[in-house]
Amino acid sequence: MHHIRNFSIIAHIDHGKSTLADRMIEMTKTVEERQMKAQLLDGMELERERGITIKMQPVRMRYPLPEQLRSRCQSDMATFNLIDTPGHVDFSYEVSRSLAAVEGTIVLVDATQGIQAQTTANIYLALEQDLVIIPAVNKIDLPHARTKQVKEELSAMLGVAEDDIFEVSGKTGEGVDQLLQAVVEEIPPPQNNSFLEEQTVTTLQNNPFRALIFDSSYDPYKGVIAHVRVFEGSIKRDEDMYLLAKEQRGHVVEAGIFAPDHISTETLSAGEIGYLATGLKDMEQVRVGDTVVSFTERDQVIPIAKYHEPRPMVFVSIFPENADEFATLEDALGRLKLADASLTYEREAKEVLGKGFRCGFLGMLHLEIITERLRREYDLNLVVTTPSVSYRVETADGELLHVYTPSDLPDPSHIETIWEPWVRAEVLTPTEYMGGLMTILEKSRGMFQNTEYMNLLKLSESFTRR
Ligand SMILES: Nc1nc2c(ncn2[C@@H]2O[C@H](COP(=O)(O)OP(=O)(O)OP(=O)(O)O)[C@@H](O)[C@H]2O)c(=O)[nH]1
Ligand SMILES: [Mg+2]
Repeated sequence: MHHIRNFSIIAHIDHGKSTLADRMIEMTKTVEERQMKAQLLDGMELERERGITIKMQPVRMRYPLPEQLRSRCQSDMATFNLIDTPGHVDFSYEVSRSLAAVEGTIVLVDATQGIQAQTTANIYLALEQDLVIIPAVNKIDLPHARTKQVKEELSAMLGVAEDDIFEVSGKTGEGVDQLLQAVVEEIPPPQNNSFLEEQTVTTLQNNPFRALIFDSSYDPYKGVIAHVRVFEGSIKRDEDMYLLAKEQRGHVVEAGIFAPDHISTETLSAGEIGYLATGLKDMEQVRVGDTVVSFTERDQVIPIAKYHEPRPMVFVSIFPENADEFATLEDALGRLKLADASLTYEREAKEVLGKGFRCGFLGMLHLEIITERLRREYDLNLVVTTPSVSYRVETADGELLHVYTPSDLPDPSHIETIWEPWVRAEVLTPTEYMGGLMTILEKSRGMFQNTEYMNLLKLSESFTRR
């Protein structure tokens, strides 16, 4: 296990995560040269079309170690499990789930853009998980790169020396090898971060099997496929597994790793990231955040700490144009939800539009992507209502209702109290934008509370390098 490093790449949208992952995949010869293409890990049609990452994607790579790092890894090859993450705020739930499966992360900042909103937000997520952070400035090949300035900003924000910030180009490959060496040096080998006490590698491997489901997908033959990070023990193909939260028994139809395509292996062991085909057909039974254990050891193991449930922000109703397609729509939503736990839906019926679903999304891009996938991948013609937020109404006889459209509001004489959602927002901005920002906030009915000058070193107090 000393040779394994699990890490992710996090950044603001378009700062070059997937392109950097390409160079790493190339340098480690994970994928044959003729199969290589730009942003290889963005496999979904919509991801390729729009040039954005929507789903996190793990990939295992084998890296030949330079002489000086071999004793540290007790091997001449390192095994990397890299998770590429999306940068758009609507998909930040993907980022937080990926971070629970790794020990460290590379924070990438575009040298022409500098620190942006999701740079800061994602750094906070990584700090919450107590991960080792390796900062790097990307796109240094561009003529208008402000590499030095961006390094200064990052150094002030993280409280690290400028010399400890890497300079890379995901396009030309410059600096990527040094970054991979830093991953080996600075990110610890797999640990059991759900236990406080230090555990040795041997106890981790000999303990009962325990793995966290951080994502899932579906295969018509192998059933629901759980993407897992194994924290302790090991599991073999054909063993019986057990899902602790759902109290569900399953069978390991196949175990394997991401290369980035699924490659079957006999076992999955402590420290590894891979997949388990469960043989279960019902998508509801395999939930992201659940703990997988071995069926025979199910009484000896406690669950791994769960994720926060994501809160939908935007609600719309979706109806099939053709009422016969209601069942297809229900099945399609179920399948999409399987790989995207942040999507919520419940049945609803409207006089004019018939039977459909009230769906909740994390934001407008999330809504757009899901409806587009329903249309393309399931060939559905849909009627989608205008997005709204939900109101809470307490009626005169004490009943609590969630109201999504004005037409569902009870008669005013029956309303005791009505609540609308409020957001407590903290906005980080350079001082020169303060004036304009205040005007926008006032226009959006914002109530100003206070201004704080960001103590840039505040973050660094909780930022420690291991
Ligand atoms: N010149 C230059 N362009 C780069 C570099 N890295 C990425 N790009 C370009 O920047 C754009 C965005 O790159 P991606 O790798 O898709 O960015 P990302 O961070 O994965 O984006 P999301 O996953 O959508 O958040 C693409 O057009 C890349 O070709 C670099 O080092 N130099
Ligand atoms: Mg990407």
